[in-house]
Amino acid sequence: MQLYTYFRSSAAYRVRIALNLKNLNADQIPVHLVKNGGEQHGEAYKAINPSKLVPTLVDDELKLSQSLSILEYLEDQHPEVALLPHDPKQRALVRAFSLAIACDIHPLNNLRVLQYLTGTLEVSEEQKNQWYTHWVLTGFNTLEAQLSESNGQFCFGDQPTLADCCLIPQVYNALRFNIDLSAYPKIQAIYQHCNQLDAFKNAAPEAQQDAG
Ligand SMILES: N[C@@H](CCC(=O)N[C@@H](CS)C(=O)NCC(=O)O)C(=O)O
Repeated sequence: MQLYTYFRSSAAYRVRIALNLKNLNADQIPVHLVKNGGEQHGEAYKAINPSKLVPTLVDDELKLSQSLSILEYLEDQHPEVALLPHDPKQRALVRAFSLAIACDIHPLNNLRVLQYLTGTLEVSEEQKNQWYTHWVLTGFNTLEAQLSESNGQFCFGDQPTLADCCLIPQVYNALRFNIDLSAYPKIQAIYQHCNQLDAFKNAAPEAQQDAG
């Protein structure tokens, strides 16, 4: 398998965590999202992923985009270390939590959206940060509420799930933008716990070959 990735991409970070938790190897092919106007816009990468977004997982003839579909594919193909609970209700809750991040928070604050705000719409840096903060806090309020009954070390109990694969990169991203997370004790506790584990540490942006 090959993973087209960028060290700071939180969508690629989700996949890196899942690969590590499942003890799977994928050759990492860096796509620099900023250098030279962004390598994701080049013809070579567009042929692999027409959305011009990372990550893409390549497995033989399969070229798969969308981090959540990649996570589900890895789960289907390599169920040994399960990242979805067996109980259908718990599985649905894990997916709802993951989607709250991947659909309701992340797309609003993605690089191309922020670039459109500051570039095309000529929004100031301060207004851009206000936009970013607003959507992170709106989303994190929901996540913290979804975790209100969680008493385990991870989002859903004492085993990591897809929810943790999605949460940790989103928190990393929020901290990079200096968002105050003191109102989210559950999120903070899970973040701290996960980051003590090798699978999460080795997936972090600063641990990637293309970090710099
Ligand atoms: N829904 C997609 C989102 C992918 C995505 O937005 N990736 C970002 C990095 S986290 C990207 O490639 N951005 C490039 C750009 O905005 O030009 C997924 O989950 O894979």
